[in-house]
Amino acid sequence: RQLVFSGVQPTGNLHLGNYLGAIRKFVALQESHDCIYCVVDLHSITAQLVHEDLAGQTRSITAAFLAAGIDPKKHIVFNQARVPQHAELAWIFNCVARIGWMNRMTQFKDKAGKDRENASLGLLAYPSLMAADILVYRATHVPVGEDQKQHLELTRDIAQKFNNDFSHRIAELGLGVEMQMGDEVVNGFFPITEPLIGGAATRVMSLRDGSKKMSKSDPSDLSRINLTDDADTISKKIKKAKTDPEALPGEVDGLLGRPEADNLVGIYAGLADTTREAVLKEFGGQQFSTFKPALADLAVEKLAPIAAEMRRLMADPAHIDAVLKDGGERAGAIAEQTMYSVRDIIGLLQS
Ligand code: AQP
Repeated sequence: RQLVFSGVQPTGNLHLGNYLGAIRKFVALQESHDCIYCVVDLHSITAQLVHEDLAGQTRSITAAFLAAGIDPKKHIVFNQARVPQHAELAWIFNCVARIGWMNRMTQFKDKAGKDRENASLGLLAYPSLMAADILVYRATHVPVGEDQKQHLELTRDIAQKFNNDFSHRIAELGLGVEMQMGDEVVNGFFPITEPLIGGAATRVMSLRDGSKKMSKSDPSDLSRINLTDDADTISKKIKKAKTDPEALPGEVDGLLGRPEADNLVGIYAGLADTTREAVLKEFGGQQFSTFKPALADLAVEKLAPIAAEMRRLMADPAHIDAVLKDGGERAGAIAEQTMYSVRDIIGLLQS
């Protein structure tokens, strides 16, 4: 059985990077997999503890999930804090993972900045909670943007260390499952999760600086296209996006060393669900003054219906809360089954 899990933090307005890197893939995977999609509210307090409207942000991300086309009846949509087994397994993984593994995480280094001693312990342990989010459902596949690749490698390391450290107990209790690891078939309790990072827009960059990723927390709103931006705002932001003076190249190699051009071509390809090659076949040799309006039209065409549906859903917060409650109950039942086994494997008394 293949099970997909992924999460999004309620830390601000969702942007085009979140959409192309993650949410659009969440929607596509529903056809072929059982999917669990989570608003990871416990993660959102790692970098900043006090939020003005955490509940409202949580509803807004949920509305974006639903507006983009996630079906909460066929699959599961919920917020992390409703299922305490995530935090319970994260504690166990804090004891499996090594401090050195956490110290090497580039997201921790970026977010903690220079004053590392003052970062929250939760920010350091963020990847443990992320591993718990995924493995409490024994999920096999995780769709994410490129920036989460390192965290997923750590999730695999945690699963592997747990499976190795407790291999005798897992076998004794008959809780192991066989899984393919490269050419080898191994036996373990937790799957070695596969990241799903693919397509033309796995790392969407800031519209103001081609070396920085598009991010919710960038102080410049012009750096990103929010899922809730109206048509005029989208067009204005694309018009103002930083570029170079050259025309678009005819071949992908010609984008090397041109990060802003590469980013806009990648965004077009992502939105049109095609490749950079195909976009350059159409626009190669043309100036940005021609390409940008075409990109703006495409972005509006794809994003405006989502924004409209989000607004409609946000007008009925009780409906969103009911979706999250129902999803939380179904997620909690699966998570408790896993935790019951994990407590047994470790030898924690529970009967
Ligand atoms: N720029 C991006 N390009 C492609 N994918 C992206 N993702 C985030 N930024 C990009 C993917 O979106 C999913 C949800 O991200 P998140 O909210 O959990 O955390 P994040 O990566 O920290 O997102 P932000 O927008 O950059 O937030 P802040 O500013 O708060 O740090 C993930 O799958 C992520 O890969």
